[in-house]
Amino acid sequence: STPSLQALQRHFDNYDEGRPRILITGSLGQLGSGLARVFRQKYGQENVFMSDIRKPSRDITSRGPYIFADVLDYKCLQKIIVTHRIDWLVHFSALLSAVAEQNVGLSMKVNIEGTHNVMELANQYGLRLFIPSTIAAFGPESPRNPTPNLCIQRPKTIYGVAKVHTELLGEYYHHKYGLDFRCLRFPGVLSSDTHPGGGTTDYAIQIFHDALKNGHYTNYLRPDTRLPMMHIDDCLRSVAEIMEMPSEALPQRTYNVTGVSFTPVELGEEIRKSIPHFMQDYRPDHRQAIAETWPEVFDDTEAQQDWNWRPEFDLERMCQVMLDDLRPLYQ
Ligand code: AKB
Repeated sequence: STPSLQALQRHFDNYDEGRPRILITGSLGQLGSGLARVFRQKYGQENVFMSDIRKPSRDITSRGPYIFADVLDYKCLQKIIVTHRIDWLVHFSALLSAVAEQNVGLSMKVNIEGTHNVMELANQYGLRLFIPSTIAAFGPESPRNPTPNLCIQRPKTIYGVAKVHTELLGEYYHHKYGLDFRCLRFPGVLSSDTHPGGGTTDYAIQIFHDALKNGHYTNYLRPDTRLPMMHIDDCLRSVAEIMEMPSEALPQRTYNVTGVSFTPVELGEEIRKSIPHFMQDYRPDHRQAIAETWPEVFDDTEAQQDWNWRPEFDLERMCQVMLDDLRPLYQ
């Protein structure tokens, strides 16, 4: 399908004003409320629609528009896009790696069928579409240190399989229909005011809470499991930056982005600089097998070259900011 004349007209109207109207699906997850804040500052509070299937807190609704959107309901999404004259769609709805493995049927629905719905609608209405991918889109056969932008991808989780499907389908829609699809592969993301829930990299957040609360953390990964991570401020800035690039200036549609790679031991040592009595022990579970198939070091030179991507948080700054943000909760 091709965008209607009306959709194209609307697209140009909005870009003249420089204030796109943006829908964020799955916005009550780890990244949505932060991205809504960034976009509302740039494009106006009333132009950014957070959405999810959950009931939001009063705090969320006080900050700007929030609407119900079930990504499995094509008509519901279509109605929102038309009624609110959406220009950009950021599709965050997904089950993360560890929880998806426990719910393969549901994750095929949400992570694959949901993506089909948003991709088809974005194409039909001429929207700019952002969908995140992840380090989980790689597998044991990929080079793991470093993992380049383009290499073999044979993920061993349903979450990773769905993300490779998303990357390929988005690039196909771009090639065949000109869909303005943009995709960044994220590492684990560290945030202090929102929780990820169900990921394999979640330890790198929980460790800060437990260090402040108990001075102790039992890690579900082995001490030497190296994974790439980034701070949420870098992550959200990368989304804003790639979304603001003119379409014709992007040589590719899918890019690796990252911050820094570390192991649980290295993270523990950094935390100990602020909390000297902090202790960590290890009881690896099913998430260890997932982590072992993922990149250890992520190579984002193509993002750096093509649109000047630069992370601002190294391990030291990440730890300082996480501890400073979370300390008031435990005092
Ligand atoms: C997860 O652990 O599932 C996510 C991811 C790396 O995509 N944080």
